[in-house]
Amino acid sequence: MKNLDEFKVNLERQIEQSTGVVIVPHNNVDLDAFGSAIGISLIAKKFKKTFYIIINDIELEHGVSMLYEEVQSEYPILTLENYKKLSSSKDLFILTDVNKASLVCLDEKDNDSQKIFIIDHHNEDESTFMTSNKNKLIDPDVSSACEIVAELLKAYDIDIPCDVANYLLAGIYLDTNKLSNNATPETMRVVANLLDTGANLKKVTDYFTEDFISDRRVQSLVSRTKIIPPHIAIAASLEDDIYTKEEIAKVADYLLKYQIDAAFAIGNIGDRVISISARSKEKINVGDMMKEFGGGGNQYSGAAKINDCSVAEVNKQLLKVIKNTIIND
Ligand SMILES: [Mn+2]
Repeated sequence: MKNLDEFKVNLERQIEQSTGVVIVPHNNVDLDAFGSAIGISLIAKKFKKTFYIIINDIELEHGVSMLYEEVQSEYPILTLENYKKLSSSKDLFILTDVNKASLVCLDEKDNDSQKIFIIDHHNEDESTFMTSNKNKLIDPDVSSACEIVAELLKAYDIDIPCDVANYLLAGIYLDTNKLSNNATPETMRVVANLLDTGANLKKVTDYFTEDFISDRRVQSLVSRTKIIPPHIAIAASLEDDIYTKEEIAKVADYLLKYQIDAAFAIGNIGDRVISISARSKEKINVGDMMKEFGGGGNQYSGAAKINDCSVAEVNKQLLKVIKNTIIND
């Protein structure tokens, strides 16, 4: 990461001038956002600052709720409302695993951009939270926010306790589909360091145990997959079936195990609300493709939510986007 040293020095200076450090993972928090948030809290601790992790979700998916149960007594995890009761005008905010204003519970207008820091591995675009470049540590070539945070902790010379090493490894596992996708030699070095520190792979894989009913649903959508030339898999659900966003993401993850370049899963997540998840092995930038649907992501992973639409309409639009992307290549 090119600007890690500069970011580190700037963050340190700003943390020292702040009252508290407020760590904000994205809405619908996942293991990468949550794990990296806990990792960042070690930086606040190093500088002896009060810190909070803001999680405002009503429902947590299986692995995230396991992690939540484990850490809630030890870490100050607050809803936005409860944080506001304790907030100070000199608080500093660190967004993690996210850079878009629409994907966090903070309001861009209410916040002084000087005090917003961003640690992320998704591409930036027009909707990226306003802040100066020196407050950003964003690298779409890194596997996960947890990998970035592990590097940052190393740069600060902070010892990572075993439990936090597990949380960071869980985030890397999630975003690399258990190290099978988008893991670079650097990712593997970070993984090796976390294992050296005491991370336990058995413990980490426990966060990924499947719920039987949900897994059957995922597999039923997988079985609807069509492979189209050159090497693209598309799983589109029946119009009447309702899935969760996480299930749709799992379908796209799952399809990458076949000999394909990219995978897309499309399904209803509500009344005429469609979720699309995209994954790529390398050649096709699916994050850019998801922009066409009002979403985003990076080279390897992207998603979008489309309101007032049917599965068939999104599927048709997707075929057009695929055609244009491949012709332009
Ligand atoms: Mn992530």
